[in-house]
Amino acid sequence: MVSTAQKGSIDRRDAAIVIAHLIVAFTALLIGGVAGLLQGLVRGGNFKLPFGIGYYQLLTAHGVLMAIIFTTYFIIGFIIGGSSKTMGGKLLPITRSLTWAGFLLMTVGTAVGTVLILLNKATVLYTFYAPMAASPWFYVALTLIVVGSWLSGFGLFYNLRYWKKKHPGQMSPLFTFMGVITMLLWLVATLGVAAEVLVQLIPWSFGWVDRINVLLSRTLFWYFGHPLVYFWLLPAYICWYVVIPKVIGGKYFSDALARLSFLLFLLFSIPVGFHHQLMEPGITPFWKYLQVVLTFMVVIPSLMTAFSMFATFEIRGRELGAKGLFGWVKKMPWGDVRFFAPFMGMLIFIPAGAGGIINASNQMNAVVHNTLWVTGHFHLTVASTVALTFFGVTYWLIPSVLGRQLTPRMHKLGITQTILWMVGMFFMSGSMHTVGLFGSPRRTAYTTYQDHPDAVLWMPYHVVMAIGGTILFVAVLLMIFNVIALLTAPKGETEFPIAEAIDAAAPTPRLFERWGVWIGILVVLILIAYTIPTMDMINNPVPGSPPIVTY
Ligand code: HAS
Repeated sequence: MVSTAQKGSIDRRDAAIVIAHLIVAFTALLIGGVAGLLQGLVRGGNFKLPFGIGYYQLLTAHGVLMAIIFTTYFIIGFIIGGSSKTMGGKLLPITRSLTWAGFLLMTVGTAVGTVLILLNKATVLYTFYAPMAASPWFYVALTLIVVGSWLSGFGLFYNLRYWKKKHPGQMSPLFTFMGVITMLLWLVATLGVAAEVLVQLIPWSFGWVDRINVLLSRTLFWYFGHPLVYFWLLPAYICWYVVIPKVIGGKYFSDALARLSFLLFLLFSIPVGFHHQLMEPGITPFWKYLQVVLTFMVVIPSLMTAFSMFATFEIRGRELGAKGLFGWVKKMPWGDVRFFAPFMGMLIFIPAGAGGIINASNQMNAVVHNTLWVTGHFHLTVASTVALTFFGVTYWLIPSVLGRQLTPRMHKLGITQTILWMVGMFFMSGSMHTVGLFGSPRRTAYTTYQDHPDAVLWMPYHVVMAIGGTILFVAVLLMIFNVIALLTAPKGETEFPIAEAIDAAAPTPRLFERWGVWIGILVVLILIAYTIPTMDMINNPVPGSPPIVTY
């Protein structure tokens, strides 16, 4: 069923939703990029911020705009676009209305939050740890963003339910299935941060209660904060599983494997937040140990994804005549930015994921926690693997839904942008990892600690970080230029690439769509991992802290 209101690859009204989300996402990328450049220069030394702007204010703007706003808007736009495409090219009116309502709420929240950060009333970094307190309206703004995103999720769930009724006995399209899992993961994860914000931060920052249980607030934050990273990663995996095989002219390796890996992410990415709190007192070692075990479980679906991608590349390579273990490499479409950018993301995820496994190991976490190593880790994961994949998607998504052409010039510009990003990130994240191992702390403005010999040795690495950050800023500018070029590209057609499973793949078990079963297991795992330690924090509370304004 293709709508008459269609100009591009999906209904015009769905296309409008996609484009609106992408425009906000890339605006956030630009402002966040400016903040990133300035803070990189500050840490490099010899650079003073103008107009009374504070380093931590910039750090907050950079973290919130890049990690929360750019990602969330992009993800919703991408999932809505792909779900529309794979469920017949047209979403239900109710889904559209819910998504627009969500967009509105999120955008009001984003605008209020950004203004408060720029006014220096919410300099609490993107993790907004208590007892650092922001203006209460900052927390209200965060609530609007979260509730807005839920509305889009509800719209998608409703649409899938409708599709299933109209297609009895059929498995849902893989893209939509994966999109639904991503939004479900987000919904369950954000319950933690919603509880933190509504029950703790808002009453405390408005002065309705005097003190906050800091340990509980951090625990609720990380209940959300770790699945947040998979909320970023899963849409990138959607591209790898569903889009990349089509772009290289092949099919994906196994529908069942792809769905199982997403189900495993749903189960294991939530009950693991303690691996961000391994160095914190107040949580007994047993519960940390249990959540570290579950953390290693959540590595498995990533390894399954790596296996599936290798299989897809190898099968396609052999079809094209490749020989040997890595013969497929020569057969890949290196001049196609839709492949090149996400593939670079995959390549980077090999060391990035290894870094994650190091972080999760208790003894090694003691070495790297709160150092620039961790900043290096998340610039390889979310700011490279995920961001490069999202950029790769942008090159076809915009022209495809708008009925425009992805021109050969755009491929070249996109490949140049990707290379710039890789080079900038090599210097920036590489020096962050190295100097982090020497002990240089994260979340800290420029200081030599009164010329302490250790700190003086860190400085050359900070200069390299600043150089890398500057190259990355040029790459951000080029990306913004590319987005504008895509929005105004010549009229025509661009494929919305959705692959099929290899014919010989085994059938997918029906159990994979028994949502009640999976949500049930998820709830049990969360209860096992969190009930006793959380009850302990509530029943034996620490004295608590009044709000502290450090800026
Ligand atoms: Fe992490 C901290 C552990 C993955 C993001 N992480 C962070 C923070 C962020 C973040 C933002 O256990 C900082 C939060 C803050 O502000 O404090 N992380 C892990 C583990 C994984 C992991 C075990 N992280 C991610 C992803 C992120 C992300 C993904 C964003 C998208 N992380 C931690 C821990 C901390 C942490 C601790 C706390 C540190 C501390 O002390 O503060 C795993 O999920 C990683 C598994 C991944 C793999 C890689 C598989 C490789 C693939 C590529 C295949 C390549 C192909 C191409 C096919 C095992 C799938 C091949 C081609 C050829 C030619 C070869």
